[in-house]
Amino acid sequence: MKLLQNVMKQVMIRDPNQPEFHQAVKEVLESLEPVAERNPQWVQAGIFERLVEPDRQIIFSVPWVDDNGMVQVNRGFRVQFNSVIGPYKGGIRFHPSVYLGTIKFLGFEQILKNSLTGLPIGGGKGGSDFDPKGKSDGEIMRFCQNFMRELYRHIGENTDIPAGDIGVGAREIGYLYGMYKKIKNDFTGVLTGKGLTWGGSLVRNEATGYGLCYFMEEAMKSIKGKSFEGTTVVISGSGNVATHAAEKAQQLGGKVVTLSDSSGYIYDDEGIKLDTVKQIKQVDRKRISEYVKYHPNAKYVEGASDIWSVKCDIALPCATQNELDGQAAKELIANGCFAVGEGANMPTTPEAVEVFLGNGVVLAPAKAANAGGVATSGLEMSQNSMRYSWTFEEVDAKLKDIMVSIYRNTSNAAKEYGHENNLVVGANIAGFLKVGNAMYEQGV
Ligand code: NDP
Ligand code: 2IT
Repeated sequence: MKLLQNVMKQVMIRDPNQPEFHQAVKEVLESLEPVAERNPQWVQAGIFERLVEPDRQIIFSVPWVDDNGMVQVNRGFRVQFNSVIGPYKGGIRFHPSVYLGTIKFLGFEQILKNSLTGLPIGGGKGGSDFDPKGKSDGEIMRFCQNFMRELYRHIGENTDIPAGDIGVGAREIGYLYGMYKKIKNDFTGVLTGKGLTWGGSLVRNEATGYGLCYFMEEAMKSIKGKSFEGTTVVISGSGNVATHAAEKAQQLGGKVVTLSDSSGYIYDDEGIKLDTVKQIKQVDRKRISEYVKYHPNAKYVEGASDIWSVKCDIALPCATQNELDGQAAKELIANGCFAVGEGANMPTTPEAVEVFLGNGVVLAPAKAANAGGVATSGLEMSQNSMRYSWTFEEVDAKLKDIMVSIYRNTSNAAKEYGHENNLVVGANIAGFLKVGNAMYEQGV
């Protein structure tokens, strides 16, 4: 790094204790070095310094009453990162590991991801260190209501539109939306991922996983002349993204042999039965280990990280950040894996990225490959504005078009900057160009 190395230094001095944020920024700045060289006016205008500093970081207290009548206090976050191409947009994560650095890394990635969708949406992210695991519906509802009791003053359909992420699905969006509406007396599309009877879009639930597979299908066809048909697929996670990635991979002719949670993974040589998974995870809200009770021929392996030792052609990490490291990458390659699609945000460590790229593996980075979720959120916002709903087929076709066009823009940017088939560099550059230009045109 030359032109941008001081930008990185400043980030590390300002917030030394946010390693995930450093990781996300470093990768992007390294990719953008040639863009800075070609655009000295952007360097002069401080575009890169401004890109890495959120517009606004809101931290708030969320007191709530548990089922024993005890008051618990969690911490809530909303980072409004960049709104040059549209209102802040991005999910909310509830997980005990959440701190400001998590939300900043996710919000930063979201700027470029949302730009890649081609839709007018800026970047933001929110969350809390609240742990939804083991909580009753009543506790979840009271937590969501109290979270919204503060968040409502910072969001709006033209200002900032949150959605789900880890630990925030349809149930939580319902409670959050209900509270927003009570406070504001305003029925607007202020959240996405809403229920289908109250403003939600068809396909939003499936969109991230489906979009990931549409992207992979295009990337594998263009780079390797291959597809899902006849392949063995390893998928981590068993939440929204993993389940729908598995569903689409199966529809496209792949055999999905694993799913996981943070405790361990299941392996089913005959192919994972998704009806069982949906019953366990979505209806019963239990652990993935339950699967072997229904299918005794499958096996459960304790420990989530060993999943990458399972032989496969295609790997789709769909759980969480840094879940796939350099050693796992080497194991995957040794077992014949030729394509990796990031369903989760930043699931691959920098070492693993290097291993994949150095060995000619098709590596589809999260900000391009998992953009189908937020893209369909954008389509939900359009439908809310129009007071109209498209059919499943209409939204699905738009999602597919968007994913193919993200692949083309990413691939073209990589080629134009001398990194053919490096989709990591391509996504960073293609996502940034529109944002950088808008920042420049709008002034300081
Ligand atoms: P869910 O809450 O539905 O599922 C999360 C899954 O990941 C669970 O199986 C969970 O297991 C596992 N997981 C979570 N944290 C960890 C951890 N620290 N170690 C191992 N496993 C873990 O979330 P989503 O499916 O929505 O999100 C998964 C990933 O996809 C995240 O990175 C998210 O940011 C990203 N994403 C989500 C989008 C969406 O539309 N929902 C859009 C784009 C990206 P356990 O139950 O044991 O915690
Ligand atoms: O990481 C992501 O892109 C999401 N969690 C979805 C965000 C959204 O606003 O739909």
